[in-house]
Amino acid sequence: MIEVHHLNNSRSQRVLWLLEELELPYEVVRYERDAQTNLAPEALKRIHPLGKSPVIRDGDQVVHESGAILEYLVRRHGKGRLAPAESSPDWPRYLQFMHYAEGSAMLPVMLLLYVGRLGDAGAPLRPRITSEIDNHMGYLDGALAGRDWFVGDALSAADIQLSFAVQAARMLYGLDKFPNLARFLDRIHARPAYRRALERGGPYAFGS
Ligand SMILES: N[C@@H](CCC(=O)N[C@@H](CS)C(=O)NCC(=O)O)C(=O)O
Repeated sequence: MIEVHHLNNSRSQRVLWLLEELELPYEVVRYERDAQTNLAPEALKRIHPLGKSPVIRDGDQVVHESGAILEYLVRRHGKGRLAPAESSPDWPRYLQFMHYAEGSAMLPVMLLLYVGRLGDAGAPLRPRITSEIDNHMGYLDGALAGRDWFVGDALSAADIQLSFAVQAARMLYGLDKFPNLARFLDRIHARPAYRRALERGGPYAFGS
């Protein structure tokens, strides 16, 4: 049975969602953020030394890093679902978005979160950070123009991987300027598998 080492209000929610979309059995091992620091508990380091979530265990294989986890699950257990075949013309776009989500899109959103904690001292950094959020969210909004999903014409693991950056941007910055992204979140939040994942994962501040 696949174990998901799941931290509340975190990127691991999308691993639960992917597993629900694939209708795979899994067990949730829960960790709660510290109420003061918002950090993960030390216990998470027992499964992986970084102490970050998500981490999965599948048999004797432990995998961390959400993009790698989604790829691993899709390739090993997906039976061709949630990803285009490598021979498909959609595959390069899929690969690009899988890496782009954590490699680029998350950075300015995380910077906004951290700079927000500095209060007035962080003010000089905000224009550069918000212009980068506009840049990245504007790019993603444009990538969804006239389509429902980032790759091809059906949900893929790339949508699941990108969802957290878009949810975090909505929470910390707002999506008024990015109507395609707002509609994308409405679409995913209505999916039965997404809703089942919320029931398994517990309260999740980033998405209804
Ligand atoms: N790029 C990594 C980021 C992992 C990460 O930073 N996870 C956060 C939760 S969203 C975490 O575990 N934070 C708790 C901490 O740093 O103590 C991934 O996508 O898996």
